[in-house]
Amino acid sequence: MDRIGSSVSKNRYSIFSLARNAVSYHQNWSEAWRSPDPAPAYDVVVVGGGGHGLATAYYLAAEHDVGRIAVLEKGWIGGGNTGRNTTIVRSNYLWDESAHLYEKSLQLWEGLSQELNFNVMFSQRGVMNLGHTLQDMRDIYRRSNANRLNGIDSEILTPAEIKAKVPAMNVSGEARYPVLGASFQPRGGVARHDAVAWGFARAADSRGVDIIQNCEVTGIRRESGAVSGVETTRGFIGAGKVAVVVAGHASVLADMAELRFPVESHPLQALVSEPLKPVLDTVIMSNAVHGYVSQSDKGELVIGAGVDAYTGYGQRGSFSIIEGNVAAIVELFPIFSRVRMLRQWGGIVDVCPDACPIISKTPVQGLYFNCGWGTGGFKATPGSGWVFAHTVARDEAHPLNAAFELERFTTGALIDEHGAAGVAH
Ligand code: FAD
Ligand code: PYC
Repeated sequence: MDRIGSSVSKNRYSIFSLARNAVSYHQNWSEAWRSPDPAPAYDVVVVGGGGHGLATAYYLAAEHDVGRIAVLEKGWIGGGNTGRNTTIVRSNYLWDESAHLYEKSLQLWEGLSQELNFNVMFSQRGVMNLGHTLQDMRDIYRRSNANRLNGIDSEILTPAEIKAKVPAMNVSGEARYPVLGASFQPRGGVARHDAVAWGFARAADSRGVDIIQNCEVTGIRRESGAVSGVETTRGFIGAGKVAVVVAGHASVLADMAELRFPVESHPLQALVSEPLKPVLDTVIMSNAVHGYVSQSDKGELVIGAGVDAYTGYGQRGSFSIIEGNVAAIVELFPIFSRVRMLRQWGGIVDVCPDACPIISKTPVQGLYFNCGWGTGGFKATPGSGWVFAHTVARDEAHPLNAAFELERFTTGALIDEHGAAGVAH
């Protein structure tokens, strides 16, 4: 059959299949991944079914020969920060170590829908970081130059160029914090967060990974200094290796193995507006006024700010942050002043002192941690999974994550990325 004929017949097939499943109330749709009972033991157990855990399992199965793999998730996959974030993807970090890691991730994003055969709706609409003071602009020039030296796309925009790209923004000198310029990464953008979890889950499942939801890890069993398995709400599961990727709960899991990590757990909130007609086709971030905003494909403004100052595990947050956040957004975009907000939520982010992640072996043999991504790990999802899979499979860091091991907190080789994090914490 020629290509046109074949696509017509495929469309006909999917229209019939849609109609058939609609009248059967979707009861006959095949599951995108299996829901097996846990086996008594696996070669590798990944704890945490967020994007990072699922990506780790996928790359372990796709690129390394490690035997049987399970992902254990205490709730539903993607129900943690993966499904709660504002989906901004970029690689414009200052220092070489982080720039290389996030750029690897961005390159994986660029082929991810094809790799997973699942549309993760990665949209390279560009990310703009605004400068409001002379010092902001000095920092922007420094970071942009560092990015270019690392082969990462970066442009500097004047207020007039910003206005041409984003007509709704107030760039007049009258604003309390006037916009003096911006850096712009054209290859940055947003992706559909749930689809990232689902795409990695389906692709990992098809390579034999057992994805087990509603299975909370409650203990890490060790024998003679090596990990031997995990206690869970569904019983003991033996494991040759345990890879922990639990975002805002890293200290809780570390405690189970009598380890202490230098992370603080803070709520981070986000909110969305009622849907609007298309008004913003790029991503805007401002450190100085503390707000970031993009427009989802459904038309909602997706908005966020810095972390709540207190530590805790309640996935909500305080009203004062939202109040300051929307004030900042209205200052930048006066036309949004009458837009109504629809929903607000929070996630828990684990923050390291240098605003960089930990991707590391631990003093317990066979136990690995990937955590501390703070406010900025969504953009790293594929790259994080890729390097962590390497670390777990080979029992050694990949060159891209060698600088992100636990030992940097004793050697003092911290990598300060607070400026590039773009979100106050
Ligand atoms: P998660 O998706 O949280 O996955 C961890 C999983 O571990 C959870 O599903 C959890 O249920 C599970 N778990 C925890 N304890 C256990 C246990 N004992 N047993 C079994 N399972 C367990 N980053 C960006 O790059 N761009 C952004 O725009 C951005 N915006 C953000 C906005 C908000 C409001 C928040 C909260 C975060 C934002 N982030 C952003 C950060 C980003 O969301 C996270 O860094 C990233 O999603 C972490 O992915 P993960 O897979 O490690 O975490
Ligand atoms: O890391 O780009 C980021 C980010 C934006 C909003 C929250 N984190």
